Amino acid sequence: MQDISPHASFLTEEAAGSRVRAVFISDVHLGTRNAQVMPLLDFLRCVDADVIYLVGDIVDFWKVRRGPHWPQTHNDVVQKLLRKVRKGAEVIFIPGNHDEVLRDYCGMQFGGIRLERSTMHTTLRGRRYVVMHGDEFDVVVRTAKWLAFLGDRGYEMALWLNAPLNWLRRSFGLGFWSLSAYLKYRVKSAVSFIGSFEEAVAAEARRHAADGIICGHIHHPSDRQINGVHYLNCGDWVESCSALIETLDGELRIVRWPVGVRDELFELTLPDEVPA
Ligand SMILES: [Mn+2]
Repeated sequence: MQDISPHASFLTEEAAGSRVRAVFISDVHLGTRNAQVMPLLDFLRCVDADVIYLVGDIVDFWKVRRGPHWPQTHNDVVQKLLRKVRKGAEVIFIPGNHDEVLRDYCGMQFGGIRLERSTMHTTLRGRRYVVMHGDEFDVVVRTAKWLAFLGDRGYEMALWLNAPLNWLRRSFGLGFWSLSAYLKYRVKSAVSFIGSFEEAVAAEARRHAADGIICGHIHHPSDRQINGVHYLNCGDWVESCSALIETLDGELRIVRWPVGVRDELFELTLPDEVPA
């Protein structure tokens, strides 16, 4: 994950004032120490978009409740966004699970920022994308994680535990019961859940007759095809410092913005794909 995607070079060529059709930003977690605000401010300074989508978890109200970390730079992010509104940018804010308190206000406008539960973005080339935060898919993701753990070590351990477990059961007068077989059954039903996340993403896009889906939430930038649906994740500003942009000619690209090494950007040309 050290690499910077070739997409970043798009912005280095023209640097400040790069014009794009749309910018998608998620998971900034303002109000916490983890928010990488400086690179974000730098990114916002360099990019001018017709539409800015804030794809959730922009402000971390979970942490704010326990006493916010809110230095001036966090205000600067808000100010910068409001300034972009004044200069004519359309800003759509889709609250995530960390700023879900704002979900009650979906459909309303605040200082030119429109709150929506989810929305549809149409690219210049006419491709339609559902835009949502992505915590909606949490159930399946959690199950997939559990499976990954169980799949690697769990089953072998269960096999090994079968003997002592049944020795115990026998001494309590109970019949043989295979822990490993039980887990294997559970794993099998969980396997379908891995596909389920991908299915859920794809189904959501199909439900809206869309070509793809744009989300955040898992803090992992991604650009790939899932069952014929274009899945894009704009990443985050906690670890990956990444965003999604639609260029003026209608191409969707993940952009990575390295932390505090702006000048080095001009020398970097890296060939690697953005890791999925
Ligand atoms: Mn989230």
